Amino acid sequence: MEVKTSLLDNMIGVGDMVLLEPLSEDSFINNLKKRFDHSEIYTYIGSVVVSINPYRPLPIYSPEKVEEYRNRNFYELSPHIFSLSDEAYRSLRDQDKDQCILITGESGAGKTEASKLVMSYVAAVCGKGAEVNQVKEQLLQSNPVLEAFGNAKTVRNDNSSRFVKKMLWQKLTPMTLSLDLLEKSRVVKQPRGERNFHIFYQILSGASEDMLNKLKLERDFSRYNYLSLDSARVNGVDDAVNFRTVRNAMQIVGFMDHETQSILEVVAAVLKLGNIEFKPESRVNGLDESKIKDKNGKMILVFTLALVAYYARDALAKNLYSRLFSWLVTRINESIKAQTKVRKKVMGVLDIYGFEIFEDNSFEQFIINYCNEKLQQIFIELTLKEEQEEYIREDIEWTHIEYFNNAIICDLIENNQTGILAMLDEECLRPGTVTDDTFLEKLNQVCATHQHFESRMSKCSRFLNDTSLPHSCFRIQHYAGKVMYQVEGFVDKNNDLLYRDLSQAMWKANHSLIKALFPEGNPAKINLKRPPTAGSQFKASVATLMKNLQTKNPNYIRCIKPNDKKAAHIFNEALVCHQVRYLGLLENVRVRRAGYAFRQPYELCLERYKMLCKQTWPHWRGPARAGVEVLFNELEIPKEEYSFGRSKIFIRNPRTLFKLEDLRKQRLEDLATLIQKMYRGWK
Ligand code: AOV
Ligand code: MG
Repeated sequence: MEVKTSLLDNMIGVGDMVLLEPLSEDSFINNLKKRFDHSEIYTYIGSVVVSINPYRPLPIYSPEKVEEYRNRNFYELSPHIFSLSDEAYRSLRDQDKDQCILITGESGAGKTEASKLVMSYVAAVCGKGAEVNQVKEQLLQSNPVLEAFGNAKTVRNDNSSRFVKKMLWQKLTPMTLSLDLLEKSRVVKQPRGERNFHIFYQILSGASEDMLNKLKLERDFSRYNYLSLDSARVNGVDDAVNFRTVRNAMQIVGFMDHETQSILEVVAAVLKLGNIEFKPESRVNGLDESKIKDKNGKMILVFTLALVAYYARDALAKNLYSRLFSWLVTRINESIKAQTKVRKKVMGVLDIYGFEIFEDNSFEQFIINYCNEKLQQIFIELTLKEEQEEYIREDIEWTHIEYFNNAIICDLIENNQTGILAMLDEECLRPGTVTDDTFLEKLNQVCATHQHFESRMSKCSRFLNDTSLPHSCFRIQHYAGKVMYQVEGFVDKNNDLLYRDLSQAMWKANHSLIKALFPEGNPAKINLKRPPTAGSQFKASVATLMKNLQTKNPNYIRCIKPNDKKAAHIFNEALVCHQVRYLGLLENVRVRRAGYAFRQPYELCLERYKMLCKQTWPHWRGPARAGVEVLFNELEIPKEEYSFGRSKIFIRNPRTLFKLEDLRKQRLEDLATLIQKMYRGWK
C-alpha cells in the first residue's frame, strides 16, 4: 500500500480498511455502515474496491467526476470505482500489462452496474477520433441489447444477468465482447415470481400494431404459455419504453433493419412454439413416435407420446433462443471489432451472474454457483500470490495468513473422476434407465463423506436425521453459504438433447437466420457423435475463462448487497456481515497488513516527509533510501516498526503512518502561521 493522502484527511470513517484501528469484524462493518450512511458506497482494501449497492442514483458519475479522477493517483481522492478503472487503464497504457477487472458479489449486489461504470469511464478517457468514438458508442450501446436478450427479473434482482459477459479493450480502442453460458432453461419455464427474458415482454408491450400483425403476435402476455403471469409487470420498469431504447441501440450497434426484423421473428417464433399443444392422438412430424429405436431398429426407450413431444418442443425453443443469443453476440462483435490485426495488450471486464440461493435451487443455480466458486478461487490464488510475490521481490520476510481456501469445493464439483459434474455425465451417458434418482444415488455413494456435501439417502450419511433435507435433494456447503439443490431435472438439463429431425427441419426453414442457427441440420454435415452435455460445456468454458484470467493483472471490485428489499438507505448489518465473511474481506485486510500495513517507494516517501528533518530538507543529495533512513532515525521511529525492501519502505503499523502524517500536518500549520505573521509584518 502506498501512502494515501486524502484517505487520511476529511474522510468519513476510514477510506481504506487497511488503516482501520483496531481491526475487527465489528469495526469493519461499522466503518462500512458509517460510510454508507453518508452515501460513501466505495471503500478500499488496499487496491481492492468494496462497493455497496446504494439502490438509488447517486450524483457521483458525472463527466466532471471523470475529469477529477483522470490521471490521478489511486489514493489522492476519495475511494471510487473510477479510481480503480483509471489505475487499470493507465497500467494497460503505460506498463503494457494485460489487465482484467473482476467483479464479484451475490445476485443484486451491483456487478452489472459496476461493469457499466467501468466501461463508461474507460470510454470517456481512452482514444480519440471519429472512428474510435463510433466503436465506443457501439460497445456501450451493446449493453441494452444484451440485457434485453440475456437479463430477466428474478426474485433477487429485477434486472438479473443470466449470462457471463466479458468486455475487452485493446490499448486504446474497445475490441470485443465475448460471452457465454446463457441460462436457457428460462425460455420455457420460470421459477415463481420471476420472468422470462426482458425482450419477450418488450416486444409485446412496445411494438406497433403493424409490427405485431406482421409478427402474428398478440399484445396480451396471457396468451403465451412461456410467459409467467404472476410477475409479468415489474415495478418501475416500462417495457414499451425499453423496447424503443433497445431498437435504437440495435441501430447504433449496426444492425440493418432487415436483420432486426429477422431477430424479432425468431423471438416471436419461440413464443409461438410454447403454444403448440399435443393431444395424445396427434401425429406431429418427427414427434409422433412413442418409442426411440437404435440404428438396428431395436427399441431402446419408450415414452408416452405427449411427453416426448413436449420435451422436444421445449428443447427446440431453448435452442432457438440460445443460438439466437450467441448469434447476436457474434454479430455485435463483428461491428465493434478493432481494426488492427496486431496483438496488443488488452483489458477485460468480467461480469458474471452472482451467487444465488433460492427456495428451490436446480441445475441452473448449481452451474451459476459453481462459476462463482471458481471466481472466488481465482481471487484467493491471485491475491495471496501477488502479495507473496511482492514480499519476495522486495526481500521482505513473509508471514502466512490462514484463509479459507475453497479449492476443496471446486474439486467436489469439477473433479474429473469423482466430481458431481463428472458423475452427472456418467449417468447421462450410461445405457439403461437413468433418472434423477439414480444420479442422486450415485452421488451418495461417491460424495457421502465429503465435508461439503450433505444428503440423507446414503446409509453412512451424517444427515440421516436431518429432516430439513428432503430425500430428493442434496446440499452443498459453498463458500458463500449452504445451498440445497433439488435433483429433479438435473439429468434432462444436462443432456439437453435436441432431436436430429428438428435440427434438420430448422435447417430447411424458409428463413435465412433460422437456417443459419442450425448448421448441423444440413444433411451433408451429419454428425453421429453425441454433442457434449450442458455441464461439460460449461465446465470447459469456465476453465478457459480461468486460464485466461490467470495471465492478466487482476483488479477487484467486491460488491455487497445492503438489504434484501432492493431498497435505498437500508443497511442490514447481519446480511452485510455474512457477505463480508464469505468474501474473505477481513482476511484480505489481514493479508495486506501481514507484517506490513504500508509500503511506499523511497522517492515518494522522502518527498512527502523530508520537511520533518533538517538533514533532508529542503534537498537530499544521495540515494532516496539513505534519505529515508536518516529521516526515520531522526524521528526516532522504532527499528522494529519498519523494514527496507529493495525499492520500497515497508511500515508495520498504521499508527506509525498516522504519526508521520500528524507531524507533517503540524509542520504545515506552523509554516502557515509563520507566513501569516510575516505577511502581517510586511503590511
Ligand atoms: P448484479 O449484476 O450484481 O446482480 P445489478 O448490477 O444488476 O446486480 O444491480 C441491481 C440493481 O441495483 C440495479 O438494477 C440498480 O437498480 C441498483 N444498483 C446497483 N448498483 C448501483 C449503483 N452504483 N448506483 C445506483 N444503483 C445501483 V445478478 O446480474 O442478479 O448477479 O445475476
Ligand atoms: Mg448482473
